[in-house]
Amino acid sequence: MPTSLGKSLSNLMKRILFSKRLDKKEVESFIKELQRVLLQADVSVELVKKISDNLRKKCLETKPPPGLTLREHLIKTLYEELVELLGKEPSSLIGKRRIMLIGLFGSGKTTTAGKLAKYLQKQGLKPALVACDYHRPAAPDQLKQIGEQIGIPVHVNKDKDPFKAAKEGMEKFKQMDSIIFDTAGRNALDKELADELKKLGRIINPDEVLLVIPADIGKVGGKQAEEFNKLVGITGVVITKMDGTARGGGALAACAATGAKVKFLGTGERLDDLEVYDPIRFVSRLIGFGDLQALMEKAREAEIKEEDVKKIVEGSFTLADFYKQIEAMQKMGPLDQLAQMIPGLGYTLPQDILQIQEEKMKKWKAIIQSMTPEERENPSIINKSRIERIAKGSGTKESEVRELLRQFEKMKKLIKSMGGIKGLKRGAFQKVLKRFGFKM
Ligand SMILES: Nc1nc2c(ncn2[C@@H]2O[C@H](COP(=O)(O)OP(=O)(O)O)[C@@H](O)[C@H]2O)c(=O)[nH]1
Ligand SMILES: [Mg+2]
Repeated sequence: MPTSLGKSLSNLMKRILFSKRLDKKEVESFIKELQRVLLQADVSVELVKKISDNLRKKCLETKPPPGLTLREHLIKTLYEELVELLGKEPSSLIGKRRIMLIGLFGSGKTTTAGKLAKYLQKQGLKPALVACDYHRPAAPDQLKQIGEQIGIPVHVNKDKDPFKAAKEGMEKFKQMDSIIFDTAGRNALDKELADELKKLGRIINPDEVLLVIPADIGKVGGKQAEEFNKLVGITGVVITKMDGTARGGGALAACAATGAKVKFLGTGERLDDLEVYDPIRFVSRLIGFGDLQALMEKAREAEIKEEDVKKIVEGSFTLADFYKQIEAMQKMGPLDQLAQMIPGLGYTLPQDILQIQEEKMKKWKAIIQSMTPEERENPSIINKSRIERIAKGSGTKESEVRELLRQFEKMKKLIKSMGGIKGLKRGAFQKVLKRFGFKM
């Protein structure tokens, strides 16, 4: 059974997500494994080296940016490296006059031609279709039918000559915004097809050449893309059949081999089943990480608010503020959150990790809750009898109340010593908490 790149990547991902303690050693071994997966998927040695060097540099040699844990930072960096290859942004066909689709037989070219035409039509443009596949007898009729369905003109050459069809189509549809050329495929790229595509490319002189590959293509995607690329330089990749179980990992190999980016995804047999490539969505699925978007947002939410920073620096940071921070952190619950983001995986979390953190937070919260507002604002008034009362009220030991007060004082000092608003921005608070034994 061929190993699917998507599957291997998502297994690797699980390692990052569920390692009990993500430390440098763990990151290093993750990078090694990633190298193996990418090399197996035929991503070139140089590219694999570049990706792993970048991961090392960003995740091992430098600290995660404030507000991000190493785990989050690693996921984010991996995402950035992958989109560097696959494409950073959605693309558009506006202004592309001649669009040529190429790919092997059955990859979904003809269907995609119709989908793209419909997509352009919806944008208020006037597209047309040209049948350049006369290798398969039924192909021109298939395209005609598609054109009829969506009310888009289709040109077919009477002599079943792909070159004549292309020339006539260009003349006939001169006034249209875009002309989409559907070409022939084979089971493999043989000399006949190669020659035909080369010649068609010269005649059409396309503004956009989209290589159509199915999501389950696997590692051969790289070699195939390279071969097609030599015949007619490809400018983009369309991955079809994304509605199946395959994650489209072959795209990584195809993009790596050609430098082309993913532009569209086919998500079904109907002509509406076309999606513009969206980097976050595509990579989420590729690596099996439920919701990259949510992670990025959570990471940002974790950043400390400007107003709180000011308070701390001015020395007015109180136990009440501290309580708010603990609550915010609990809401975030990094591990919990991550688990929730992977729907239906049925993973149980390493509970012991969560408990240490949560127990401590719960106690600290209870203690602060048992204080009067004055005590929260000005902990220096908390004397022995007050401590007794607070411990009783919160169901904790007096020593625990004292510990919290000590930690709070230390924390205030530490925060002050970290100096200036600049040093405290974005996540500095989390760093401080980390020093006090919280796993973040
Ligand atoms: N499920 C699914 N089927 C698709 C998709 N795109 C194309 N197909 C089907 O794949 C088969 C081959 O498509 P076709 O466009 O004829 O491929 P071509 O030989 O490259 O022109 C047809 O049965 C299509 O309906 C897709 O995104 N999802
Ligand atoms: Mg076809």
